[in-house]
Amino acid sequence: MSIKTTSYYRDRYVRHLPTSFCTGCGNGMILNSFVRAVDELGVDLEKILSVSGIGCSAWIPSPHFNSDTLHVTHGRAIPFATGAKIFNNELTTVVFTGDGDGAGIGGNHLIHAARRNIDITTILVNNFSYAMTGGQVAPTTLLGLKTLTSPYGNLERPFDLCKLMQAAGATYVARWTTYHIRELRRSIMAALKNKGFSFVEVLSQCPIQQRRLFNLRPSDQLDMSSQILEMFKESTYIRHMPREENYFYIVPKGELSLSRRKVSNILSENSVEYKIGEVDRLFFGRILKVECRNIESFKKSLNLVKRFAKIGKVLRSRSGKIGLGVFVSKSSKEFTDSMREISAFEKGVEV
Ligand SMILES: Cc1ncc(C[n+]2csc(CCOP(=O)(O)OP(=O)(O)O)c2C)c(N)n1
Ligand SMILES: [Mg+2]
Repeated sequence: MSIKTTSYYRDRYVRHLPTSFCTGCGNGMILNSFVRAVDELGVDLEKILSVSGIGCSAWIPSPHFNSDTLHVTHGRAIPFATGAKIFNNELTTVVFTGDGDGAGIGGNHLIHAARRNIDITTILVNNFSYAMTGGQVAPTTLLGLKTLTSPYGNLERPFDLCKLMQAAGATYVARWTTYHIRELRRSIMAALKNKGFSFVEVLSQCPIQQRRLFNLRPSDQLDMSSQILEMFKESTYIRHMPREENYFYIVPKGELSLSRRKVSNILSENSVEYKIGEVDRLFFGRILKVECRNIESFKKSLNLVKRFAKIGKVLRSRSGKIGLGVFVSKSSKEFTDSMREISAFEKGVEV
């Protein structure tokens, strides 16, 4: 058995050009997951077409991926991909898009492609903003987040894109983050195999714009990236996994260090085995996490904190988190097949 090295993937699938991504950007990780999915499926590079619009995420295939790519106008990757797929349905057609490109300016195309169930895989990079142009508010920016164009906090509720795609008729829908790259690769494989409209949302880090967005203060960009990845891990849960009941969070009302000391004192005085730490969560910023050894100490500490500490909001393990996993995986009539049946019928050909 031969081990595939990084240079195997790089030489075969990636154009040898300087990267166009900033240090610590999630787009390289998404390209990596995509390349590995394509390799594992053995997709012929001559028969794969990537289409992307405008934005940083649109640069994942073009210029980096070593096959045919169309780099088109803002928000219009799906219409171009639709045309290509109708003309040549042998193609594995993949759209790379951002949350602004795919759900903002191109949002209408996205829902109609899902409604038609056309055989296109769309990988949407959700970095919660229009990153390339300076971090403006996007249709996925979380409520209350400060961006360049929402300096007092975002007033609009974000789309849940997976629910939107599910409702519109997509036949494969999944969401992961750049922290979950193995699961992401598996979902990209399932999406590429699905005959119909597939949608994979990836929550991704942008160490440039998310500094302001998430109010982060690390010393350098690589620290920032790992901090955001930790934040993704702490702010999400995998839907099909059993709920974990050995930890909870506290969103303190006042100063974090004071609350931490108060909780530690109460738990230590009552001889509970626990670990307390500070974590970053997408909706709440920096908060406290109390991890216990087992379910008994979990119940005891939760009770003690609620009864005696009363220092703010207590969150159970899944509360306020974003669900990850596969939302839809089903089969349904595909659009270009239906078109071919009509044209064959008109020509009197049996299909
Ligand atoms: C018609 C048009 N309108 C606006 C722009 C400016 N513009 C370039 S990239 C971009 C935002 C892209 O955001 P997103 O799709 O989220 O990509 P990201 O950079 O965040 O990956 C905008 C508005 C443009 N290039 N063309
Ligand atoms: Mg974006």
